[in-house]
Amino acid sequence: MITVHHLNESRSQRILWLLEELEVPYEVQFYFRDPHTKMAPAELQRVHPLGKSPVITDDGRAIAESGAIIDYIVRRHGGDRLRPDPESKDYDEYMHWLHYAEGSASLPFIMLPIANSFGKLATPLRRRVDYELGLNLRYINERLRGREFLLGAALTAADVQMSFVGELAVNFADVSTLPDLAAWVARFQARPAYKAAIDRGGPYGLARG
Ligand SMILES: N[C@@H](CCC(=O)N[C@@H](CS)C(=O)NCC(=O)O)C(=O)O
Repeated sequence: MITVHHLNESRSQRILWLLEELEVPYEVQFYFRDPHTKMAPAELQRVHPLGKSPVITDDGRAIAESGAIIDYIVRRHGGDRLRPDPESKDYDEYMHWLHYAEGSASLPFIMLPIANSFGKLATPLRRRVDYELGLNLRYINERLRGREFLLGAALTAADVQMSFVGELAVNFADVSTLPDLAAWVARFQARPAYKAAIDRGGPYGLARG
């Protein structure tokens, strides 16, 4: 059985959501951030040397990095659900979103609090962060125009992987000119499986509903 090593208020929430969507049984091992540093506890390094969340264990192995975890769960436990046919062009798009989330889109959100913590000293950095935020969020918004989900009418695991970026956007960026992105976040957060994952994982401040 899959164990999700779940850090509170973190990216591992989306792994719980994916497992709920797929109705795959799983166990949750809870870890809590240090209240001052917000870092994960050292015991998570005993599961995987990076000590970050998410990490899952399954079949005697630890798998880290959300995109790799999502790909693993969908391939090994998902049947043919929540992903396009691997021979289709849609699958190439699907892989783009699966990699893009952590490879590019989340970086400006990591830089934002760092830039803010330096105040005026960080003005050049803040300018660059704002530029990257705008560029990426407009790109996601454009993609969602006329689509319910990133690949079209049906939710895929790419939406699950991208959900964290969407949630950061509606909580920490100005989305007043990004209605398609905001509607997509509201749409996926209303799903029963999303809510079941929060019941299982505990409070999650990025959820709006
Ligand atoms: N790109 C990695 C990021 C992992 C990551 O930084 N996770 C954060 C939680 S959102 C974490 O573990 N933070 C606690 C820490 O760095 O100690 C992934 O998507 O899995």
